[in-house]
Amino acid sequence: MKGDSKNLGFSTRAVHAGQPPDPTTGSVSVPIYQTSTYAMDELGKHKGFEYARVQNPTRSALEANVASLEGGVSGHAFSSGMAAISAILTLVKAGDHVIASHNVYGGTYRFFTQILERYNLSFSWVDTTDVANIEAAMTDSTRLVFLETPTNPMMGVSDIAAAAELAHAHDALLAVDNTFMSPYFQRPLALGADIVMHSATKFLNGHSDALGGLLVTAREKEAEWFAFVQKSAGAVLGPFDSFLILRGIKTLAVRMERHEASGRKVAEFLNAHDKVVRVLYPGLPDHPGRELQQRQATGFGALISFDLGSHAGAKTFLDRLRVLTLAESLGGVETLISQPATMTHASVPADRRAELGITDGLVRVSVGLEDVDDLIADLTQALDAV
Ligand code: P1T
Repeated sequence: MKGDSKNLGFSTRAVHAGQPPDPTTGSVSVPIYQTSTYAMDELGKHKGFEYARVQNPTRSALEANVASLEGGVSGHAFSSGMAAISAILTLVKAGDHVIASHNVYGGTYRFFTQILERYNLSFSWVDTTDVANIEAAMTDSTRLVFLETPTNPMMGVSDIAAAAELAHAHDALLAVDNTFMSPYFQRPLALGADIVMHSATKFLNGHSDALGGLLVTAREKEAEWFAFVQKSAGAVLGPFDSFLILRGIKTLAVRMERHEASGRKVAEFLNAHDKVVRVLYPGLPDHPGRELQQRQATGFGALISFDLGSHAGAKTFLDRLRVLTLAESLGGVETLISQPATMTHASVPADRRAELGITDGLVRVSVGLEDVDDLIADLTQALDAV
């Protein structure tokens, strides 16, 4: 594609934004610039690339692409989702207060409580599905609100626009972890968020073959800061992983449609099954966040959590599965299934897990792109054993 992609549709931008054909060869896919440094033309003069921690053309293409999809001013690619979250937290300093969703990915909770609290940052963990709880937790020192929506793994839905308004009224920024939705279904910057974050390891890459993190900012101020953090702290995404994620994003729209169509079917199947105690999926009619999800996103996604009542039940079920893969992570072409209590959320203390409803019987599934009938048949035979 030649020229600017700004006014084009989502799928067109997913394929083309940030990646015009290579000017020297016409290469249609962005080359993997596997280099650590760039020769200068003469002292004091370079071609815009100095050193790979600061700039890399493959990484820049991915960053421009995701900035376009999220509707922000600039993208920043990091070596993992956690590295991207670390970069967000460099916006606050000792003495500042952060409000976070009480249910977040276990690694996010571990990072905030076991590392950042040592630096005199304080955190309030609130049920952000009720915006009144965010308001009640605000202090004079609150500088950041960190939302995950829907949450991992309890599928709580928080009102992004209301949280943005509140944060801004208190001179704080709003960052949203958009990993579960991807920009295909939800665009937090358009709802007023200042920063949107992704574990690009998940739906953006989509093929379970790369680790990465992305930030997109609404304003130049944070964009400049994150470029400075990339250069100074250095947890940047390498060229090969940038290439893989850029390649994955080209099919994001079609993948998300299929993920969700199958996700709905699996959720309905589980909801009707008598061995399943409880199903958490924002697309089900009894989910408390359903109406809000419909208002602020264009889909419900492919993550479903459900309770089998006990650890023994979950173990019997998980050990029996043949098509579904028992593994951490989500958002890949293959259906991945896990027990949050012992896997993704093992670093959350047991009493906190109990408060959140992350029981030992809870199972989380990320519905992939296999034939949904095969998935349901596999779930059926494994549930029969419970
Ligand atoms: O794994 P990494 O790319 O560093 O991303 C961390 C992360 C951040 N935010 C959310 C919502 C996440 O789900 C994750 C990673 N989650 C898993 C590995 C998982 O299985 O839930």
